[in-house]
Formats: sequence, structure tokens, C-alpha cells
Amino acid sequence: MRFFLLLFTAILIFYCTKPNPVEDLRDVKEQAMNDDEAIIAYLKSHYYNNEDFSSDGSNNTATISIDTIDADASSKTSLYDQIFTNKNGGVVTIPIESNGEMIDHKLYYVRVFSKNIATDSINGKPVAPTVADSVYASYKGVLLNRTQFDESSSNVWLNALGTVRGFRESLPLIGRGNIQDNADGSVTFTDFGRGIFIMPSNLAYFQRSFSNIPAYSPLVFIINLYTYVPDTDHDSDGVPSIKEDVNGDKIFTDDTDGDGVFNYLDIDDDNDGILTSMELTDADNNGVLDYLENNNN
Ligand SMILES: [Ca+2]
Ligand SMILES: [Ca+2]
Ligand SMILES: [Ca+2]
Ligand SMILES: [Ca+2]
Repeated sequence: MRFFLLLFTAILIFYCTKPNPVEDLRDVKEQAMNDDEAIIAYLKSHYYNNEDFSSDGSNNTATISIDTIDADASSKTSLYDQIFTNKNGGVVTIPIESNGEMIDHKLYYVRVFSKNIATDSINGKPVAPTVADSVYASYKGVLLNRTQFDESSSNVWLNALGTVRGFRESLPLIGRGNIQDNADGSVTFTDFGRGIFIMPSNLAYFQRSFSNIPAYSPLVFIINLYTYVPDTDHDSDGVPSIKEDVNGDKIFTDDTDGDGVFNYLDIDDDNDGILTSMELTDADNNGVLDYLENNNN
């Protein structure tokens, strides 16, 4: 119960603020280029307090803070150099369709805490959520001018699919922490995933504006990722939400039966009266599971 309560709170943060009226829609490609230019300038003129994070990764308590590189801070390593010189991060290109054209959008990230990333004991890989998994995290959101527009009051469960595209695309880039169960029933997270994510406006709210987010604002999120629900299954139909993206475009509005309920929330995806959970088979061996075709042959 607690899980769902927190989930609801988290969704509120991202969706239930009423947007201001829409201004004339700008060209997506042009805006992506302008945003990228502004982001590059931001990365080159800002740094974070990396010296507060010891190289052996034992410091889990410091807070990530970002500041401008001015005369007093001229020896600081810019976010740009953290990414491209020190390789403590990278850039992910996310294509978004606009007027029949795929427009590249760049999501930049700095991994603040990557030395002792929690690894899967079976194959030694970092354990990280998919873009569809619910995560236990804390975050702060700021504009490029350092105005803070949002902050989680504490650690919260977030429904990744209820967050903006750039936020959920950020989650797989940092792993979860190591989880230690304490004798008193509490849980301690160490070496958890921490990062700074800088995204163009079209991976966030684009033309929509809110009281403290102007339209067409690139956003910066600082995220601490403690743990997540592997194979999160929103509708409990046996199909993990990540696999309810039938066309694989990482947008979860797929709606096989066209009833207005997206597959990841639909317990009968093909509307044939048989629950999806009872149709995880491929009776006619045509490569399409029965829950996705209502003729079941
Ligand atoms: Ca499901
Ligand atoms: Ca899709
Ligand atoms: Ca549906
Ligand atoms: Ca069905």
C-alpha cells in the first residue's frame, strides 16, 4: 500500500500542475539545435563539487551541487570536461519524430558516483532499471540559469512512465545501490547511482510552461537512484511494462485494441474477453503472442 501511495505522490509532482496557455509552436528541429547550443554553453561554464566525493567511492552523504565557473573557481573542471575529457559521463542521442522526420535530441549526463556501481552477481553487469521500471530515488530539478523548479522532499518511489522522457531515459544510465538490510528492519543504500542529467526542452515539457518552468526550457536533473522494481508490471498481466512498448519506440502509448487504455495499463490488450495473463502463448506459432491478436489463431 505504501508503494502505491508514494507512486501517486510522485505522479502529482510531474503531471498535475496546470500548464499555462500554449504559445505558437516552434519548429522541433530548430529548437533542438538551439537547446543543444545553450546546453553546451552551460556545460562549459558550470562545474559540480566533485572534490566532495572521494575517489574510493565511500562518500554517500555529500549533496551534489552545481555552480558557475567564475574567477574564484577558474581551476574547477567543467561539466563538459567531466563528460568529454574525464569520461565520467556521456551523451545519448534520442530521435523524436516531427512532421515525418526523426530529429536527434541529445541527453548529456555526468556520472557522479560510478566507481563502485552495484553489479549483478550473476554476470557482473551494473544493475540498472529500464525506462519503464519504478524507481526509488531522490531528485532535484533546475533550469540552466540555476533556478530550482522542483525537488523531492525525501526519497520517493517514482513511476518512470509518469515522468518526462529525458528523466526516464536517464534512469538506465546509473545503476542502483547496494542494499543492506539492518537488524532493526531499516535498509541502508550505499554506492548508489548518482548523476547530473541535462536535457533539451523536447525531452521535457517543450512548449508547455509552468509557474517556474518557462516554455522551451532545457532542464537539469540531479538524481540519486537507490533501487528499483525489476520488470515493473503496471497492470500485473505478466508482461513487464518495458515489453508493452510493442513498436519499440520507447513511447508507451501502444494500444493494440484501440480502447484508449494503453497496453501497459490494459489487462486485456486485444479486448477479446480473455485476460492477457491467460494469453501469454502463441497458439498459431506466427511469432505474435495471442494477447496481441484478438482472433487467437
Ligand atoms: Ca504488463
Ligand atoms: Ca511504443
Ligand atoms: Ca488497450
Ligand atoms: Ca485478451
